[in-house]
Amino acid sequence: MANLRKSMLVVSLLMMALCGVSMPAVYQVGDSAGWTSMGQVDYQDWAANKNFHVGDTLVFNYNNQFHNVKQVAHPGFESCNATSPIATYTNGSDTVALEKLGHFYFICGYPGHCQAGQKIDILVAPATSKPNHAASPSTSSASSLYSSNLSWTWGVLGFFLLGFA
Ligand SMILES: *[C@@H]1O[C@H](CO)[C@@H](O)[C@H](O)[C@H]1NC(C)=O
Ligand SMILES: *[C@@H]1O[C@H](CO)[C@@H](O)[C@H](O)[C@H]1NC(C)=O
Ligand SMILES: CC(=O)N[C@H]1CO[C@H](CO)[C@@H](O)[C@@H]1O
Ligand SMILES: [Cu+2]
Repeated sequence: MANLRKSMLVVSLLMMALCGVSMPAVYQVGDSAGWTSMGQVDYQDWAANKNFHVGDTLVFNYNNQFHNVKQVAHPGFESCNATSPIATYTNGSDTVALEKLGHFYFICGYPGHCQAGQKIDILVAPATSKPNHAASPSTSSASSLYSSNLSWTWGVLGFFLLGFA
């Protein structure tokens, strides 16, 4: 049993290393400005240079007398219509888990705030080969190294599965 656990751990660490999976990240929306309609933050710019992955979380910080967070579908995002939200958060320090791939659209439900720019489109993308790591020597050598290690890892994985199934 202990061996099985240990080997499962080894396998998952190998898979994580292989896939370039990084640790889950926590993003404070708007950084220190938080979730605001005062125009200090361009939320599209804020989101644009970030790579959101499944397992990451967003934190919305705001004064809940003046704002809220409504997760809406795409039409509601485009038209700033919060009448049928997917989810509503009103705590003022809300943690939202990005638990699946695709777009997450958030707007403030207070009149005029979304129109003033208090809206954000978060695209959760699959973890790909480490876009923000130091430059790799060359794409072709990197990918051949990757594929040789890929088959090696599958060999190890198969060994564990056969040995412990
Ligand atoms: C907002 O969306 C609801 C349905 O989701 C719709 O009934 C309503 O007419 C929309 N309001 C506006 C102003 O478009
Ligand atoms: C938000 O939730 C936390 C934890 O549940 C609670 O301590 C805090 O008072 C809440 N804040 C507001 C403004 O409701
Ligand atoms: C089997 C194989 O090609 N393994 C390679 C995996 O990657 C390391 C470097 O990270 C190489 O040194 C190994 O030869
Ligand atoms: Cu608001």
